[in-house]
Amino acid sequence: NRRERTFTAIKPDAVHRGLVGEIISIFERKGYKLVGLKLVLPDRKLAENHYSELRDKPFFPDLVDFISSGPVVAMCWEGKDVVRTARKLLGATNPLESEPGTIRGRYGIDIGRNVVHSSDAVTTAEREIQLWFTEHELVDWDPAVARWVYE
Ligand code: DAT
Ligand code: MG
Repeated sequence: NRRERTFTAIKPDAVHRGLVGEIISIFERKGYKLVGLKLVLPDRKLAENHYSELRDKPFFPDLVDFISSGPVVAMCWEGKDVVRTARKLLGATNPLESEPGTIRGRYGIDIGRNVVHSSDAVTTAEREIQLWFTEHELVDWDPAVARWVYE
């Protein structure tokens, strides 16, 4: 399904470190289509809502502090199998366990500064896209190169 969408976010650590362009490029060059993009300073409520599944974890307060501490680049990417493939491009949650070719494997060390987020399932993606974007912020467009990305 070429219309599958995921929610991917560049976390504050990566924005501070000047990795925004690098990370966007990885998704662009893979062939995925950018349909939503904005710089956000998330408030605690948004961060808590985004990570609500983890509210009982001991690291939850630090996670919310971190995500709401600085700018986040919120993105929506579209393409075949994008939810699962984006997770592969990111690598394992703990950057010390991520394969070296992945974003976290290349750019991260500590789990609490793991550079990027991406939805873990199609249903999660739907929820997260709705949480971070309004409908009119998502742009439907036809890349001229689509026939060179898809057979
Ligand atoms: P992912 O971001 O790979 O989907 P997750 O949903 O389990 O991982 O956790 C969300 C974020 O919470 C993760 O990116 C970093 C932080 N986190 C997860 N486990 C942690 C732990 N054991 N200690 C500190 N932070 C953790
Ligand atoms: Mg997760």
